[in-house]
Amino acid sequence: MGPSAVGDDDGLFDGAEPSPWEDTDEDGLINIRDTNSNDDNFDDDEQVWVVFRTNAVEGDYSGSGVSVGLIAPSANPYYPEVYDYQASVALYTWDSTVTSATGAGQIYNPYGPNGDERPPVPLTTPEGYAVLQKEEGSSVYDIYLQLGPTQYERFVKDSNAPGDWSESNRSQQAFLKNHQETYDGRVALDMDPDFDGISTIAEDLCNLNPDSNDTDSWTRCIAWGDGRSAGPRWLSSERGFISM
Ligand SMILES: [Ca+2]
Ligand SMILES: [Ca+2]
Ligand SMILES: [Ca+2]
Ligand SMILES: [Ca+2]
Repeated sequence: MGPSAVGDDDGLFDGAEPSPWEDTDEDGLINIRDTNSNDDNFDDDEQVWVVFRTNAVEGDYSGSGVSVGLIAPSANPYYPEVYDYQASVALYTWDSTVTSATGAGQIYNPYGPNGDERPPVPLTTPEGYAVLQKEEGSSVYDIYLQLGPTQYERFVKDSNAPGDWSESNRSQQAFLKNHQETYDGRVALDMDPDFDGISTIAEDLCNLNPDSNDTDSWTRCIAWGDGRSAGPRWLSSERGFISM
């Protein structure tokens, strides 16, 4: 890789940078130039996961030897251990083209701790095709890609990895450059990645841990002065201070 591939040297290929032109943490660097777009303890490349990978060429998903890699029934980036791309877990091989997918449903990936999840997002291919699943047995799923109103490509569980299979749950340049991966970068853009209700900007100001909600409480954080006027201030849950 060269400088043109990784504009901010965070190890994340630019094509995998989430919301590249925004400045999520308002530090003056747009995300594609910012190694740590949400200003917490982890660079972007540690907070973006592959959620779909395929060896299909230019979106042609039908044919023997075509495979897809994904986590069924869903993946939650709050629990990154779910992103297990061993073939035995994540590999599905093309089986047939069918006109309907009765009983199959769109895959939605949640995000957040149990009981406090943010709205889930639908899983799609790099081309934007919906990715559906149908439970065929205990924890056994068929995968359907919806290419049209009456065109679905059906994939079945397999563990016999093809030669170009990658077990990595991070962006791989060989697949990225061919538009064969989709990503979940919600954590990299989250200004409250520990779900404790305090923005990372506020946590950093108060020397709290933006990636841990186990010891923080907004009532624990009192800052003396905000640089403009003296006196005790409660840290607000957003950004800045509230006078006592
Ligand atoms: Ca920034
Ligand atoms: Ca980060
Ligand atoms: Ca927080
Ligand atoms: Ca915290």
